[in-house]
Formats: sequence, structure tokens, C-alpha cells
Amino acid sequence: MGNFANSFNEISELLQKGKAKDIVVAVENALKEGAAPADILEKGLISGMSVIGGKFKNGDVFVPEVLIAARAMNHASATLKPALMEAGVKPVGKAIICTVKGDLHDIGKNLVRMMIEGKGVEVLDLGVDCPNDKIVEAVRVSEAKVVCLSALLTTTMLSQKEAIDALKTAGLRDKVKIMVGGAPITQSFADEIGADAYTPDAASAAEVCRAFYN
Ligand code: B1M
Repeated sequence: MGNFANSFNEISELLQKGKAKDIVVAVENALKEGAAPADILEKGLISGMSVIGGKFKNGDVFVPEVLIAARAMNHASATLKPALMEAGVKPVGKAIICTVKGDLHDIGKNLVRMMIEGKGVEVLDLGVDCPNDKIVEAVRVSEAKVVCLSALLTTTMLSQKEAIDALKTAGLRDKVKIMVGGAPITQSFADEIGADAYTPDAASAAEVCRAFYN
């Protein structure tokens, strides 16, 4: 972490406290001081969110605290976005992204979208709790070559399978590459449901997605 350990800790703490305004300033300062955007994301923001995740699981914090941390995360990511983008990349094609049916978690999806955009792929974001027919329709009418499905709950993992099945039924499965991810997802689950790729984090998702356009 070098000299930036204090900045990353501060960002993590501000995220946990849900201080949306202060965290924006802290992210701007870290960028000005020369911290790498990917480190601010991993060692500050994601690390803070995983502390909140642990506390949420143990019953030490509840939904309202998690929501204000999520709001701070969204502000901080928006501040970080321009720095995460690779300068001057021309769009190579389109991808579709959503959080699957029944699932409202969007922080990971938003990060994946941001990193994919940073690789020069245009992203059509279908939002959260996305019905399968919306995915099917988007694949039908768009030129998207990749579909990215995010799921954060063990109960909504199967919605990824249902989305893939819906594309098969519509005769569109082979038109696109399907990527899956989210905390409960594994490579073996991805294989089982017939996805083309699983990646554990936003940075690797962006690499793999970009490679589908080569
Ligand atoms: Co929720 N929640 N939540 N929650 N929540 C979890 C996921 C949970 C693990 C918390 C816990 O108990 N420890 C637990 C799930 C348990 C399980 O299923 N095994 C849980 C639960 C139970 C619930 C509710 C049921 C709680 C309730 O109401 N009683 C409820 C469900 C609502 C619903 O979706 N229907 C719920 C609600 C919420 C909030 C609304 C309060 C809020 C979401 C706010 C929002 O997203 N706007 C929330 C949050 C914030 C969390 C935790 C704390 C943090 C999630 C997060 O944003 N992480 C989470 C605990 C945890 O994960 N430790 C938890 C940071 C984010 C950057 O990581 O999303 O994992 P993540 O994304 C990563 C990778 O997974 C990957 O890349 C990202 C960055 O590297 N990735 C992909 C994600 N998508 C990808 C797609 C790809 C590739 C990689 O390719 C396509």
C-alpha cells in the first residue's frame, strides 16, 4: 500500500460510516496525491464494504446502515469513474448488463459496468431485478455481443440459469457470450448453467469481456 495506506483506511472508514460527501473529497485527494484508482477501489472502497458485509452478517449493523454505506459507495465510484477509464479508447462493441430477477444488489454490477466501459465496450444497463423477457428483448434488438449477469444472493443464483434458458428458448443463446458473477457464483456453477465465462471480480470481468471482441 506504500504511502497511501492512511488514505485507503480513511476511505474505508468513511464508507463504513456512510459519509457520502466526505468520501468524495477523500477519493479526490487520494487521486491528486497519485494513488492508483484500482487501489482506491480495492483497498479503500471494496475493503470498507466487506467490513460492512461482515457486520451485517453478524447482526452488528442493519439494512439502513448498509444502505447509507451503499450510497457512499455509489458517490465514491462516480468520482473514481473518469480515472478508471482508459483514456481515449474507441468503443469496440456493445454489452448488456443487469442484476438478475429477484435481486436488488447493484454495487458490484455498477463496478463491472464501469470497468467494462473503461475497456472501450459500450454497456446497456438493464438495472436490477431484471425480468428475463427484458434480457431476451435487449439481445434481440441490440448489437450486443456479450451479456453480463450479476447475482448476490444464493436464492437468485438460479435466476442466472433461467435467463440463459430464456435466451435458449428464444433461439438467441448462440448470438451472445454470457458472463456470470457475484459473490455466491463459482466456476463450477457457471459451467453447470452453461455460461461462457465466470470471473470473480470487476477487473477480471472487464478483461474477459474485452477479449470477446478480439
Ligand atoms: Co444484501 N446481502 N441483502 N443488501 N448485501 C448480502 C449479499 C449478504 C451476503 C449479506 C450477509 O448476510 N453477509 C446476504 C446474502 C446471503 C446469501 O444469499 N447467501 C444479503 C442479504 C441476505 C440481503 C437481504 C435478503 C437482506 C434482508 O432484506 N433481510 C436483502 C435482499 C434484497 C434483494 O436483493 N432482493 C439485501 C439487501 C441489501 C441492501 C439493499 C441493504 C444493500 C444493497 C444496496 C445496493 O446494492 N444498492 C445490501 C448490501 C450492500 C449487501 C452487502 C453488505 C454488500 C454487497 C456489495 O455491494 N458488495 C452484502 C455482503 C457482502 O457481499 N459481503 C450483502 C460490494 C461489491 C463491490 O461487491 O457485489 O460482491 P459484489 O461485487 C463484486 C464481485 O462479486 C464481482 O465484482 C464485484 C467487484 O469486484 N461481481 C461480478 C459482481 N457481479 C459480477 C458480474 C460479473 C463478474 C463479477 O460478470 C457478469
